[in-house]
Amino acid sequence: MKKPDGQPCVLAHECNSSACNPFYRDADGDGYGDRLAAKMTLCGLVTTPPSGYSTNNLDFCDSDARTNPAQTGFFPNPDNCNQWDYNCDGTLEPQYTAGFAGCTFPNVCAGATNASTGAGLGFDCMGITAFSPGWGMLSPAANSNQAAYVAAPAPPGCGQVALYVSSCSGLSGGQATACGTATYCLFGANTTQQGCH
Ligand SMILES: [Ca+2]
Ligand SMILES: [Ca+2]
Repeated sequence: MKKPDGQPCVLAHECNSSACNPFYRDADGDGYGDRLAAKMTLCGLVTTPPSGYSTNNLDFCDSDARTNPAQTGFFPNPDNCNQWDYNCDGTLEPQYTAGFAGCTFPNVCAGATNASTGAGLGFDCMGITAFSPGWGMLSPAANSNQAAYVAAPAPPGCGQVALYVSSCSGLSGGQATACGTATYCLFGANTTQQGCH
């Protein structure tokens, strides 16, 4: 009586499939076996592992299908094993690492005091030529007419929350065409949770 796939074996001729191979438990069904699981020798082809098993043991959290070496997404909370290493590479990669680098405006009007942050009235915010988002914080020098952001000292850790400057949006008050009118630049910043994987 030969054994169906998934049954323990020692030699190939014991199995219906004539294949006896090493497998690891894959409890969450993501195709990757538990790195802590003992290797089992079961009837089954390596190309079609028995149900619930994998040919590898690369899964760092076999109770969470999101955690596996193919994971490219980032997550704002730890996985079911209370870990952040969703892609199982042994390191923690934060999702957003850049600090706010300021906005670049080509048309600086008289009275502008800071071409990078937009601080200072009389600033022509037309024609933003460069912007990249990043972690930022309100400048201590910001006044009630503007939101001036500077780069944060360091990106927040996994799951932590901080302000993330997401846009440089130009004028306030409708002064769209000329210098000489009191205006200020607008920034968009959102409270953002740092994802990791
Ligand atoms: Ca798994
Ligand atoms: Ca990782």
